[in-house]
Amino acid sequence: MTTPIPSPPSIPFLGHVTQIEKEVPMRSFMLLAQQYGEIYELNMIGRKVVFLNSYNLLQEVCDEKRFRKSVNAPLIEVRNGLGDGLFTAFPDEPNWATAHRLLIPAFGAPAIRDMFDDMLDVVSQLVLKWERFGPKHKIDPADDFTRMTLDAIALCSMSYRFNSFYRDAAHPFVQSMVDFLIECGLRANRPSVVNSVMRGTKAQYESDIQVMASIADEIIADRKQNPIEKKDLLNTMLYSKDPKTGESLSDENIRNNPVPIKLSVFKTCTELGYSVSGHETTSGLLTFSLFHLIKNPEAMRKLREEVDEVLGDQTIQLTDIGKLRYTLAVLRESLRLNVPAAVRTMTSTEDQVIGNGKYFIEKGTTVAANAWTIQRDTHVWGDDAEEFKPERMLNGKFDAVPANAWQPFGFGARACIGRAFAIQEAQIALASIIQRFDFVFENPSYTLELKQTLTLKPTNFYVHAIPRAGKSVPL
Ligand code: MNH
Repeated sequence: MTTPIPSPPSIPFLGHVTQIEKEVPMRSFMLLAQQYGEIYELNMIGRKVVFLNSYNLLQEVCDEKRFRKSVNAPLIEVRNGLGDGLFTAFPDEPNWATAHRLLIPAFGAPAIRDMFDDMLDVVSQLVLKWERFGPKHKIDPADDFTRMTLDAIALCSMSYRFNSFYRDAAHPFVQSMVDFLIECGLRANRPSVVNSVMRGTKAQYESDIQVMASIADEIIADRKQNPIEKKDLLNTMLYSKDPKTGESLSDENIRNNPVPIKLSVFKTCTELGYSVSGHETTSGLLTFSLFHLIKNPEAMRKLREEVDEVLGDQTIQLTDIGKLRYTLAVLRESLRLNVPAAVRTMTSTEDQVIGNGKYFIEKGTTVAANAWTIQRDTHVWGDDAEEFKPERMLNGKFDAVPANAWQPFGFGARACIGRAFAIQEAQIALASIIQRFDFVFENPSYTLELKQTLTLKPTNFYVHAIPRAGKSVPL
């Protein structure tokens, strides 16, 4: 006998959408998990979504025969706007396999090591900015980390400089991308008739797409005029052919698109990862990490000890990365408590029962794994699961974490392609700032507030970066 999956009371047609916080849906998801426990079901305008909040249930849906990645409603909107890319491809789509085969080497360990200098270039710009503004300057870490991660992904993958540190406002690409992502989320939760009559919103949405496409267009034109040898992402997308099919990523016109732009332009928008997946999440990771470190002076002290020991008074080098073990543990622990990409959705491939015979899941049902609740499961992490303790993520212990219990980069074939990139960049950035500054909250009584686009970040979070006495590190 199966047990019905609990679900809050709902209203006809709209279901639960009116009960989910519009600005920060995660707040509602967390409250519902407290109320209903390991599983609950929501109806989002007729779309049924089963949310999972326990490690045991996650384990079952990590079977790729029984559950496949589902491109959820906001991602379908992203796809409608920017075309298909790795991230937004449907399961079994041939384009995904081609792109995956072509792009994996561009993100492999040797390629990432080669990106060290470019990453450090951009990290140095952040450090210089904070040094020059001085200790009285009110820093918005999410803002500056986003400048950094955006510039790093563009420099490393396309040798293109957004020069975000030399601008007050976000680069036009970022502004359009952020507005576009927010609108994708909103559109997904509006009935389609409503979307079609919101003319102003629709015009803005289309103009945002145009802005992104024209910037991508410029980047591509520039590369074609000024070819380089580097096997970076842009060259791979423009010139490589899949050894298996002989296809490249660029020689097809995008279909069903309002404007006839070459596929490569849209791929450049989605694939380069500075969009949906890449820079927003890495910036979120660094911002959450800094928040936790200021809140937990003992962890900050240990981190500083390691950084001083490994780096001394020298600028970080590639060979230091492997020695920054506590730094890595800090990042992993931050990714456990506050994954920036929080909810992974899958579709059930068959009628089946999960939870030791408890819950019936009909074929085609969307299942959402909430990493924020699952990665705080006390059965895995103990009674102090809510606490920030990097020690549990040090190498020996980390290896003993049960399979899939720590899953901030997703799972299986569709797992994150940028994991090594993100971690190396975050290690360089975190070590470099901790080496040079003491950090304090601008508002000493700050408690974590969230901002949600497709990813999550702290908001209203400001700090002062105070140069450490007697520390002078060349750049
Ligand atoms: Mn990333 C997929 C998290 C950084 C490029 N990423 C995913 C998924 C998660 C994820 C979770 C799986 C989504 C799903 O199952 O629907 N990504 C992260 C996190 C960080 C991150 C937490 C940083 C911290 N990602 C990056 C960076 C890049 C990148 C940096 C690019 C340089 N991610 C991708 C791409 C995919 C992806 C591309 C899609 C892979 C695929 O479906 O084949």
